[in-house]
Amino acid sequence: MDFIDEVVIRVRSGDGGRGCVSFRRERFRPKGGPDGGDGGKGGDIILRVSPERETLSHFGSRRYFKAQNGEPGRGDQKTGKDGNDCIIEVPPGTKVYDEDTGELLGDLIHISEELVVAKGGKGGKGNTHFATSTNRAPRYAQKGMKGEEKRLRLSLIYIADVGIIGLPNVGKSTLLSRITNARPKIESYLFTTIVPGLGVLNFEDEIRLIIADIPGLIEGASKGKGLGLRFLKHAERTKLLLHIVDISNVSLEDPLKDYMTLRKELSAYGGSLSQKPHMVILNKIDLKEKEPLMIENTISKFKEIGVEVMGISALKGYGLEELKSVLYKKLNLLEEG
Ligand SMILES: Nc1nc2c(ncn2[C@@H]2O[C@H](COP(=O)(O)OP(=O)(O)O)[C@@H](O)[C@H]2O)c(=O)[nH]1
Ligand SMILES: [Mg+2]
Repeated sequence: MDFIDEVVIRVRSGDGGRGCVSFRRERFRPKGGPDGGDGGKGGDIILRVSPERETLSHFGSRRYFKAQNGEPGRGDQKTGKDGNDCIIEVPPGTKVYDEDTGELLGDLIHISEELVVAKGGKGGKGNTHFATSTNRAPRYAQKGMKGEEKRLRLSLIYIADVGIIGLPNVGKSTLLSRITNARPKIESYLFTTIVPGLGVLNFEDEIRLIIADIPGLIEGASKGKGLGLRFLKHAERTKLLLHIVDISNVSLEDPLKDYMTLRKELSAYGGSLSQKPHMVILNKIDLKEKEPLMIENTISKFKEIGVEVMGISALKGYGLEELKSVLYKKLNLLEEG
């Protein structure tokens, strides 16, 4: 199934049922007083956060949702049945916008949280309500109120503590698979990861970190080139970014090149991304085992510009325990603010 994290749907809440014009039938009196009941309320359109959903892919080709109309009132003061609500499941982290006005209607985070996005129309009042001293037999009842129709943009933004970013093929997915329960696709050609992935890193004391693998940023991503821009939004909620740099791509002349490319993309993307706390992870140090000085040199270059840095090999497992404890400490500190 395609990975979908952005979708526009059309919703329509139910119309209110019409009020009823009716008169009591009594023996010896052809027309008793008015007894037309009210119409039922139209159903609401409700978005609800479901733990079963991780993406918006379940929308498939279904883009229109309609709640049930209220039933008309009936004689004998019987109120019409309310229309059923239409409940639409979304994953945690779904932002809801009115597509026509651009207004943010809600940000749905917690399991079972609900947002009424279109209210059902009120039922019309039956003629019972309209009897007066001068008109004891009103032939008038209200129509029900119409439901609302809206176009909604649902935009999923992962809820994650840590975002892993970097150029394609630097080992982001490998790292995610090594430190979390996630099992992403790993292959050695560019752009194998075309969907962002989420994994959970558990610590002994039951504190857990959610880590997001954000697919390959390439130069120009923020201008819509490649895949990066589309997925950068998944870094928005994270508290810490790990910039992965492939040490086997680092040149002696310009060791900061890949890092700078990435920083530029983040700034161009805008928002708060470039201000987020971050650290650089030099990956694939196993490929430079024979050149420890090269690794040392690269590390000091980052330190010179004030960037926190560490070397790992996601593949061989070097430095991963240390990385985990750094993450643990950093996020505790960030949380304490
Ligand atoms: N030698 C070495 N190869 C690695 C390391 N980490 C990842 N790779 C390889 O690099 C390639 C790309 O890895 P992947 O995790 O898919 O990169 P992504 O595009 O950043 O997600 C794969 O062939 C991995 O096996 C590492 O620490 N050392
Ligand atoms: Mg990947």
